[in-house]
Amino acid sequence: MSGEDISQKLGVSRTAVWKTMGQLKEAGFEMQSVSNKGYRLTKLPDKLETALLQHYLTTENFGRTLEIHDIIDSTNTRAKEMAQGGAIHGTLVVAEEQKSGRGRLGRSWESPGGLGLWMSLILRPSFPPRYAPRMTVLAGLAVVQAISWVTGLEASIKWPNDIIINSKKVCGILTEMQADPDLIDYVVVGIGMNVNTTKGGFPHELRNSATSLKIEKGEHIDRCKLLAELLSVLEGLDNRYLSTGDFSEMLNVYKEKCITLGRPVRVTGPSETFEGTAVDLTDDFELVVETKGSERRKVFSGDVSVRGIAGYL
Ligand code: BTX
Repeated sequence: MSGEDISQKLGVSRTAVWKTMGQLKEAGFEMQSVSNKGYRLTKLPDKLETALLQHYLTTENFGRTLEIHDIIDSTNTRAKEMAQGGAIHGTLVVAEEQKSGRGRLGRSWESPGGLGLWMSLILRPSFPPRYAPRMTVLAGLAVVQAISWVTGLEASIKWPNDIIINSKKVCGILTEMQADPDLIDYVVVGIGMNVNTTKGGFPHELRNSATSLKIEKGEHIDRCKLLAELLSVLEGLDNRYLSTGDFSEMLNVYKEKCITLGRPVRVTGPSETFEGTAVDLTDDFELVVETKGSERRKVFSGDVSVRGIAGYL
């Protein structure tokens, strides 16, 4: 497009167009400019850019209020601060890199710069705190669906919060909440997805248990597009299930995607560890484990290792 056309369309001067093109080039947009012809965009930057994200975003609320950080300790920590300061339902915090990304139970989450989606979404659902684990369920389903739509890869969910491709962990979810006994103030859903990490990019101890979309698909994935798709699926599921309070259909879909069911598991709780086979999920999304003595035990939270998955032999 010629500089003249751009300046007319946007109602700005030719100098303003020229200056903006310079700024875009600095921000990583690759542009060809040919005198008397104009500009041609040849490559988008591999960066989480507000303008790019807005270009792809189709949501009404999710991600419309957002903070993008180059580097941050943890997007979940920042999102909790923002929620305490009154941030609205659907506010998003995303970072290129996390210095102290957090997993569950005090574990850490590897979040190298420019290679993943490290993001936290603030939600203010109007249901009781005992339903909060359903946010993790919802986020897991959304991640599986967004991965499928953007890459065609089929992912599964390892109950309750890991997303698995080819038996390896591609994504983890950390849900944190602030609530009174009967009312949720806010929920922060933290999602960490390995997008363009290469095999050698993982620390040694994770090489057998972790994977990325790029490793599985064999090609570079556009993170802005993936993020926009994920937000759109999340908003759709939020409207469909959370707002209506009807989770029965969600439970059935979750069961289909849950790789834990039917497999030998080891459950590590705060006071004991036991083994058995995961046989079902209750209406409250608790895992039902049948022990060797044929006792059926419900697991509400805790750490569940699944044989053959994410490095557990
Ligand atoms: P988790 O406790 O289930 O998993 C943490 C474990 O996963 C670690 O102990 C390690 O073995 C392994 N691990 C660490 N980093 C990676 C990685 N990049 N890929 C695969 N495996 C890994 C899962 O906790 C929840 C993680 C949520 C991360 C998001 S990122 C955005 C948000 N901010 C934040 O601080 N946490 C969340």
